[in-house]
Amino acid sequence: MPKVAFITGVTGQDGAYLAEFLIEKGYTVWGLKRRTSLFNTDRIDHLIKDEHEVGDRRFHFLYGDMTDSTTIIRTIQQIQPDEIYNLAAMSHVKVSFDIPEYTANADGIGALRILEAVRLLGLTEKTKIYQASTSELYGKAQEVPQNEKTPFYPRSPYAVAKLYAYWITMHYREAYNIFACNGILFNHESPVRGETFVTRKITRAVARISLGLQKKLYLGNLNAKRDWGHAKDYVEAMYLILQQDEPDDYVIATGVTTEVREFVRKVFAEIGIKLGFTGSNEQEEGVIASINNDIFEGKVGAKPDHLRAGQVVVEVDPKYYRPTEVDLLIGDSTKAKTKLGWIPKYTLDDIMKEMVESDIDLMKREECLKNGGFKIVSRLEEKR
Ligand code: NAP
Ligand code: F7E
Repeated sequence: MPKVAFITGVTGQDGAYLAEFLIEKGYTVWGLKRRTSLFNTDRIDHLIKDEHEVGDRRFHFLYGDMTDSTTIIRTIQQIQPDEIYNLAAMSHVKVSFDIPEYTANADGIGALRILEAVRLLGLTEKTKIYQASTSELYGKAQEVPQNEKTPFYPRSPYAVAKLYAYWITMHYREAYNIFACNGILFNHESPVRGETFVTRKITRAVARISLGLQKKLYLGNLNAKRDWGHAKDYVEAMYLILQQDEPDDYVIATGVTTEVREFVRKVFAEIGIKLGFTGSNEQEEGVIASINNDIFEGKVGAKPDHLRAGQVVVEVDPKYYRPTEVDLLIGDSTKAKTKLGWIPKYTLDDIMKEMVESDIDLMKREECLKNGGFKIVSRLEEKR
């Protein structure tokens, strides 16, 4: 019998990569999906298509919400999963300052609802649970780099909600002997990263600027440093965490940290634009120093006639600042390397290159659609 996995947050970045990964491993995958007034299955359209057109029924949806206990209990009762990956969350740190109560409910109590359903349904011996914990738990980092023993100091309603989820997961493991694990994942990105997270916001904007569709990119804190990996590497770690003999918690990170400002510079450089930064704080600007026409034309497929040296293409807008910031994250994943044999395959340069190339294609396709073209395949399918 194929193993059965239940993924909450299946329409998100990680849910999509994980569903694809588990299906390739032979699992039957059930995904929890919120009802939305518009289609939001772009990232998993290729899996849905499999079900209908190839007659392969290894991927299924169920409607539900992390704030709705009854549906979660009914769903888990129906599926009887071998593994649950609890990825659903209001995952945007800045937005969590605007909707703190909802964030606590979905991200914090949501994790409890999953654990409690497994306990109530008598599945504690059968079902393993992965909880999507986060490097945001370290917040005002008490140690550099951060590992499984580093004390937490959350700095946002998101991180505080995730702190509850972290501890309740550990508590259910100790109190009820449930195979429940925390993956403390540092930032991970991809071409299907949500558009308002900083890496994707940058690669989209650089693509649009290169095509003459946008003039400037407005950002918040350029000094923040993050340990950025690739979502594909990180979903493999989630899977490995649940394949161990004993439940445990693991830090998943690359061990390399990069400033937001440096990420911006690298993405522009990828399309042949050398960027310099002048000024400081809110007056800081990113200015084109020079353009390599050959690289630009090779990457963008057009001439940079609308761009010139001296042009300001990046500005700071304080509206993107957060009431409290997480300044520096860098993870030490020695435990994952040693116990899980997990080693990331992608470097930041690989990720950045893949993202900006994908966004240039996407922007061209969107323009083409506006002019009467046809959408052919989903974005993730193209990247496989
Ligand atoms: P994401 O792209 O924002 O996806 C979040 C998913 O959760 C989406 O499918 C979303 O549905 C769903 N969701 C949100 N609220 C829900 C609710 N109330 N009920 C049911 N579903 C709900 O996030 P991600 O980057 O894939 O991250 C996956 C998980 O890992 C999240 O828990 C996140 O907090 C955590 N995490 C992420 C990172 C990272 O760098 N990516 C690092 C550490 C931890 P819609 O599509 O309908 O919005
Ligand atoms: O911000 C700075 C911002 O929103 C990264 C989530 O997946 O990873 C993610 O949380 C940094 C911050 O990610 C802008 O202030 C500057 O310092 O891409 P982000 P995040 O807050 O690190 C963790 C591990 C998670 O668990 C979360 O779910 O970039 N920054 N200017 C900006 N950030 C955004 N979004 N937009 C800007 O304009």
